[in-house]
Amino acid sequence: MAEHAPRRCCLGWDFSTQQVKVVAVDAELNVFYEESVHFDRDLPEFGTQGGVHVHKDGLTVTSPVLMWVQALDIILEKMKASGFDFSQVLALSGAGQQHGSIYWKAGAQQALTSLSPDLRLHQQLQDCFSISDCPVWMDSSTTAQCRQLEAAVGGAQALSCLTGSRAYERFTGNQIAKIYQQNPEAYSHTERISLVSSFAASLFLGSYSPIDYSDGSGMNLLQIQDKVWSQACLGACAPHLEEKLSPPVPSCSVVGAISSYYVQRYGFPPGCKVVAFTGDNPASLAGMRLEEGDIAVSLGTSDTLFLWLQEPMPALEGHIFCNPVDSQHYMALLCFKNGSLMREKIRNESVSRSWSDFSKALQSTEMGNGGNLGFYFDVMEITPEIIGRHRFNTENHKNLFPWRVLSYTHQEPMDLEIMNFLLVERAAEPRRQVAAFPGDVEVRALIEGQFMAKRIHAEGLGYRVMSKTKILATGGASHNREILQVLADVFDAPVYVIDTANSACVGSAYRAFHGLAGGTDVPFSEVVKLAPNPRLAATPSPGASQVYEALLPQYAKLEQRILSQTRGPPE
Ligand code: XUL
Repeated sequence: MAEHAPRRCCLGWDFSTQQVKVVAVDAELNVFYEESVHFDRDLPEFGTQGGVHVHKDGLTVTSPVLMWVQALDIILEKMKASGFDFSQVLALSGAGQQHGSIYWKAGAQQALTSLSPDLRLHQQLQDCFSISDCPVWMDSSTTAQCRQLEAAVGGAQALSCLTGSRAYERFTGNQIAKIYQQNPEAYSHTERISLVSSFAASLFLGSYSPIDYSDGSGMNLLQIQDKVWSQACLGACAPHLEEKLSPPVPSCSVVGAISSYYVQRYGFPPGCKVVAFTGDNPASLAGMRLEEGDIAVSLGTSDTLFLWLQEPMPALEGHIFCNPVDSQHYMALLCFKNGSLMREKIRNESVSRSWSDFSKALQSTEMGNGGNLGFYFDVMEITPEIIGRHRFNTENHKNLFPWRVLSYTHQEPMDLEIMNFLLVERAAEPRRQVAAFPGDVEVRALIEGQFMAKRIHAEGLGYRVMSKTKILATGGASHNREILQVLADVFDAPVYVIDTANSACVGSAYRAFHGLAGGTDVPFSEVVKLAPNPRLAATPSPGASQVYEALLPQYAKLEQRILSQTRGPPE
């Protein structure tokens, strides 16, 4: 039968916080196989919740390294039992939760290179780690090390210019510094430190895999412009660190052929290539096939933005990573904590708990919301660090004329020059803080505010909307057409909807094809051109760019005003 015919493929792996997952993608870029192992459910002996152990201090969060190794044994056995034809795998790559670190004990390389095909991996690697519980991205116990690192390189902005981010507790350099300070013996017995991504690649290689530029950018250690470890950062974190990391490589590098262990035990072809593994966020960027100028907006519990950047401007917020599919370029990651929960709250408070009434409120109000702007941060926001709800209307001009012209998009067209003039006049007016808005105004103020903040902070990192810009929307709120219309209007770019449930895995398989095709010499977009296209969901309304070009600077100014009121004047 056709489905049993041999199908040449690449595998994409994802070692995420809660599970290990794999997909097989054929040469036409169809996903035809999926398997997963869930840590809490399938490996209960490790006693994790959500794949991690949260320690008593509430700040330290770790995962057992042998749980990850055993999960790989189980998933490979499941694939074998299901009849998966390993002999057709041309190449594989993978993703790992970012920032987590693995400490290989002296002698581990020897164990990796001499794996016996008769035994499972976890039986052979159990004595290979100097730290059995690895710090992961949810850990926030390294504030002291963060301050030390920033001080050593001349401050937070200097560190960001060098490595793409100010010091963050979860970033690996700070985690390594803590291990060195608190457990110097284990540190000195460590011959190699891997990220979760390069650790997983090492398991497949049967030898240490280098760290790739993109995931390496999440360590506060890599100079993202020069793509070399920063001596100043290494020195501030721990001694002899450079030799424990070894040089980083471009993300599309073939790091070697699969270990004979997998050839003999599972039937992989001996020439099957291992393409450098990377972080889950970079792998998702590949899975979504983001291109220059594009932006991906994930509208979930918190909202996340991925951007493709050419000329990054590292800042005190957000993260800039080397780009996983084009090593000349960059990507940025921005997190907004007040996402879906805030949208749900305003829905419950303002439009009787119904999403259809929420949509109606957006339909019945106009672009620019009559000058009413709002900031809604019930929990301390990350980008920017503001808490509370702050609403502004246009002083003394409540319900007065100029905003009414915006209804021209639905009625008679108005001369653009006149409209521009009115908008600029209107936008320049001072705004007054008010305590409440009517329900439908509240809904539009929330959604416009959320998207204006995204555009302003993306531009703060060097992002520019281009004529070919696509916005890729994913997550719960991407099912709401009216929300997507506001997104298209605020960014003045078309919005496409994309399912990203598997984007890190699928992106890893695409990256495997990219590495196989020659990596840096071949544009990634060429390799993935057969992949399914996202669905167009909204295009900008006429006049949107004039409205938001006038409003965006106002919103930014008000944000600064709230920040300075809550923080006090700058030193
Ligand atoms: C990114 C981050 C998380 C993890 C999740 O900086 O910490 O998104 O990568 O796996």
